[in-house]
Amino acid sequence: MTKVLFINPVVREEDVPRHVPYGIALLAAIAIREGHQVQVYDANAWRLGEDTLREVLRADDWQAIALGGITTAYGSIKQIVKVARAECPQAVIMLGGGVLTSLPKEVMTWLPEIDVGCVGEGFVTFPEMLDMVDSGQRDWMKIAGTISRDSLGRLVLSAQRGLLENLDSLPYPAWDLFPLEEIYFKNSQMLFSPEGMMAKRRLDINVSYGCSMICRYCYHLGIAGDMRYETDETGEVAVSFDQPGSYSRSIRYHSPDYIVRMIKHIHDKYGVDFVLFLDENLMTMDQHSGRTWLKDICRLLHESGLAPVPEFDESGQLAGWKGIYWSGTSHATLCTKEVLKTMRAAGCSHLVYGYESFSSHVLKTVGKGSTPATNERSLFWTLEAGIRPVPNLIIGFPNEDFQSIRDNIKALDRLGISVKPHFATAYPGSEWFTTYRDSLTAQYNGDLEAYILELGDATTISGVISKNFTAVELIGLRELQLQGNLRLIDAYETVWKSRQGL
Ligand code: B12
Repeated sequence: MTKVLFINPVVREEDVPRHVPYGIALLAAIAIREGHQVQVYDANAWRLGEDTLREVLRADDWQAIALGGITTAYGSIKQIVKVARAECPQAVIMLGGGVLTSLPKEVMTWLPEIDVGCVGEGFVTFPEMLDMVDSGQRDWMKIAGTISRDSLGRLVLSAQRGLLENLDSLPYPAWDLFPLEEIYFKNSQMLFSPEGMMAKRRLDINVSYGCSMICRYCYHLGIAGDMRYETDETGEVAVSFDQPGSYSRSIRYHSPDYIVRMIKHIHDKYGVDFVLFLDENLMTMDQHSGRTWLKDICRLLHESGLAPVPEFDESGQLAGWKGIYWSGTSHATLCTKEVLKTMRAAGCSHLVYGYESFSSHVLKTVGKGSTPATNERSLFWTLEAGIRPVPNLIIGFPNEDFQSIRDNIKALDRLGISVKPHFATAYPGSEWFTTYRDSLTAQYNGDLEAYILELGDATTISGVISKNFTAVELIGLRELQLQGNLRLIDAYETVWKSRQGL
């Protein structure tokens, strides 16, 4: 039995904490099931600074300290492991999650405090790591899906970890270990739909892994098919991600029965009134299942009495509901009118759509398979079904140009919507990170870690992958696109062309 402290690093500091870290909560539940002693310090939820972190680290005789997170949590992880190493010199410090999986060797090099990393899926690897700590041995190479240091201090990758076949064998996440009442339920609201705005007790669930798309800015977690182990001519094993033209995808999802039982569990146990599906693209799974998955989830929501019954005040405004409303992400080319209506009847309040652009020549390079027409069609189908579509746009694609910006302005005007685009950002693990890595590193004076430290939520600009525009130009052009200012776009195009000698 190993005594392990999980630390959830700080992410998205500019907003209040809104999401229980699903991966950590699942791994904690698995470790408890295997008989280990687990405690969680949710640094992201509490945000109490280094003194409290030190107190937590001193509070017990931790044998293992486990951290995980996405790439944008790297800065927080870097600070935490320094303090953890100083306070708990004997503990095994382990790291997993997208931050490590997308750049295993680099992150292990930058963070010498980490003893062992979990590359890819942690469901089986993590309990094996805890057993190893318990045994007193440190032979990490015996555990597939790890990266560690050999006796000479060189980084070594063990064999690739296979994916868990039967997702329904997973326990429910250990939500009890997180400050639900103190922090998370207070931040339940999602400002994307009236029901989301009125949510009082929201929890998130993740019920599928993988996506059929090959969006070049997206990272498939390294566990859903985009990661491969390769041996170079010197015999060294390295991890690589999607390269142009080479893709493989693995798509897995929980059964509708498991999903609705879990929703019923959190509704009955915690009084949850709103569920956010974290899944990247619910429609991929639906299509993969032969269009039965979402229909069955919706049917079971009705049969379990979870489909919401709205209550209205005297003026006809939504005042509350019995049951649960829910939301998630959809996809322009994969949604159907029928499934959207079925989802609405079962309580779906809003769906996020990554439209990215309304320009054909840009969309052709993104890898999503969508067109301006499928984007527009899905927006109306979703509205007609009574669900709020939440459109996302990106500016600064490699082939972004004046025409694509005009295309966006005209489409937004025609549709009557306003969207402030994110900046195209190549997060580690994405195809565009592989393609533009050298250029991105050069933009940070050869220091890749500096780029990683600057990555945030792409509302501010970091590394640029646009072939036509600089960071300064993109900031200005985003503003003009938002304003729909075609006059200044035309004027700037003239200046830009003369500077390019065109
Ligand atoms: C929830 C979520 C968020 C949440 C919270 C993240 C969190 N701390 O929990 C919020 C809203 C903050 C968020 C924001 C963003 N996100 Co986000 N997010 C997700 C999402 C939808 C789900 C994460 C999840 O819970 N997955 C399920 C669990 C089970 O997987 P997991 O956490 O990876 O854990 C597994 C393994 O990694 C491993 N593991 C994890 N931790 C540990 C620890 C140890 C010790 C071990 C051994 C193993 C281990 O074991 C687990 C089981 O296999 C993912 C997509 C996805 N479907 O995963 C994107 C994703 C992580 N997000 C992503 C991105 C790009 C963003 C944004 C930049 C988007 C934007 N433009 O705003 C912002 C960043 C904001 C910021 N300023 O930091 C990318 C990450 C790319 C990258 N290289 O890091 C993803 C992969 C989406 C994508 N496909 O591109 N996100």
